[in-house]
Amino acid sequence: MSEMTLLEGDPEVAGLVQAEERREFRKIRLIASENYVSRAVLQATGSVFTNKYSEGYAGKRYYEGQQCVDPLETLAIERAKALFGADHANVQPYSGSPANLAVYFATLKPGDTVMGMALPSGGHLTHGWKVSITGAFFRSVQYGVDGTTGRIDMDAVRALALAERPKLLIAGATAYPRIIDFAAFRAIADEVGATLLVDMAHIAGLVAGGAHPSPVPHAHVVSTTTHKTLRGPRGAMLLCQASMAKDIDKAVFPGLQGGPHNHTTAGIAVALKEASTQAFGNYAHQIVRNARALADGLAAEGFKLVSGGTDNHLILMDVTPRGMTGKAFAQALDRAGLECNYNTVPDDPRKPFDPSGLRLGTAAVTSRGMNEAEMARIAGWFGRVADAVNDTETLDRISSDVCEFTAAFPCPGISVQ
Ligand code: DSN
Repeated sequence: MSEMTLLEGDPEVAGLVQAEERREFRKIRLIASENYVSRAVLQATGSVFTNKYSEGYAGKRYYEGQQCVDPLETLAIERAKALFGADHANVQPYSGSPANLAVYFATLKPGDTVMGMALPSGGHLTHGWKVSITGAFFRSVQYGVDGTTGRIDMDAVRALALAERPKLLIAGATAYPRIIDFAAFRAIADEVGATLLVDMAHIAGLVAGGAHPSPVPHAHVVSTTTHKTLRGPRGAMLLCQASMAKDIDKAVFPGLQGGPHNHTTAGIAVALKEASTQAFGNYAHQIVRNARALADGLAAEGFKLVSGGTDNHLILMDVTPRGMTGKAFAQALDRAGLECNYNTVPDDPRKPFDPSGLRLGTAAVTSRGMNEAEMARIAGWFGRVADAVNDTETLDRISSDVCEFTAAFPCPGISVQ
């Protein structure tokens, strides 16, 4: 069989890959769950490990030929345990939703009560939201945030937990800009006899880099994706206390999944090595400084920030006081070269597909070496776009400025200039 390059063999897909590289390079990427992985992570993820089946765990597989997969998975596990100080790690979950589902399978029976943060308040679908399997097959009760402060009210969480006695209590969020009190969640879990799951997907890189308190000492089990602030490939991990190790492993395989994606495991191993360096610690702290600088700049432009600011990588704002919806603003921003997602805000009267808010994050721009000065510039563009939401000429002019601006900031893993 002749060996063709991607460009020779499939120019259509090659063209789309190149176009995506150019797009990612030219835009200011502010989607809070996205990042740019290093060339080393890309190489590991695109490696021949994609060819190999390896159901089971190191030393106990159902296929032969594991001479390289076993040490690879063990390396990823040991790096995860060392980085986060966990007793046990499972690096096989395909992504965050299956990782969370594995915890349900390990700890609950269908119909048992689970308690997590409601999606419109900043939780995740798999934290028990009604359209998710986690809300349909389990009895789900949900907490939110205080409508005035935009923060989780731990007294309200405790009162709900005492009334509903969940078997699984979930802390963690996808759109919450403040530090979560993991110790208080654990105290509530202990009081009602629940297992505490912390989903740290959004903040994993900040935790790894020492820029955010760690949930690992408090939670019975921690789930995380590997591709957000942690800057690894699309994938996930579960970290847990020794007493849960067997149940968690059994729930992932054979409970929920078949063969692990070994090419992803390779990328995760590389990302975990990168995340253990001093440079990554500096990066994690800069993400937080950048988020604060961007939040300050946006507030100065007159935007209404949920909770008034941020402690992590993420900003949530209600844009309706500026006379537009989140969707209209996000679309105008995208045309102007600034990429973010529209999002519900707490107690949002609007529907999720056209909500009141925007969610922003600073992990990706920080990966490009942008600092506080650049955040001030970006906030200024938000102000200009808000004044020109329906003015395509102005949006296109801003897009040219953005393109010139981003050209000075190389993207990890991307060689387009
Ligand atoms: N979809 C992810 C996010 O954007 O936060 C959560 O899974």
